[in-house]
Amino acid sequence: MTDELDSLIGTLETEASRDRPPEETPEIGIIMGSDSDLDVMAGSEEGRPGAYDALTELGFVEQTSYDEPPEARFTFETYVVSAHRTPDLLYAYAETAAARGLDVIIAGAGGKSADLPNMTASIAYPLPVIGVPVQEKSVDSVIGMPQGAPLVAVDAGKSFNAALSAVQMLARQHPDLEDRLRAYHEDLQAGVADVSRDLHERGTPDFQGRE
Ligand code: AIR
Repeated sequence: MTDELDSLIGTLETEASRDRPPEETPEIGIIMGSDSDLDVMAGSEEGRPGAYDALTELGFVEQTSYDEPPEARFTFETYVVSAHRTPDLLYAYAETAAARGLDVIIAGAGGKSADLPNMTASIAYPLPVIGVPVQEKSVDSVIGMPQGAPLVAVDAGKSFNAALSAVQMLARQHPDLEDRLRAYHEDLQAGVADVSRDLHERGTPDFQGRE
């Protein structure tokens, strides 16, 4: 094992042995098989929004230091964990997740061997894991779990929805998050109503910019 990998695993294991209060630990862990998955898993300015965008929209802050947590009550962390390139890291991440204070993991992987979500779900059990197939061809690999080994998953690329689902789970014990989810949904409805009225009143060619 390389020193870098050893050190990263050591950090996770040390955190697991600490007894930090929930206010100082991330509630949600986002992991992905490669940093090439980041545009799908986090979202990007050119492409679709992703899990990072959904969580920050709901007031979560990304935690980048265990010793200096953000002031925000609800936080998430982000790591690259490859099931096939770094199996020891996958095992350490999933095995320490609950002890490090995580309540739910969002795991995404691409390609046809997208095993990070399902292996994380098996090792971190009973912590819930939401799988994100990064590409269409990853869907079968992510969702194909045997009976007794559960994993919930979203459609290909829908990490934004995975984040909303994660917050829905947390909202059962945090009324503040339930309020934020309701407010988000109301904004969503208002947005559709605005577009609908605009399309109707301007007519299709004007709306589409054809004239
Ligand atoms: N991957 C990485 N380790 C194991 C798997 N299945 C996936 C990543 C990424 C794809 O392989 O999730 O979607 C290609 O990774 P890369 O690093 O070659 O771009």
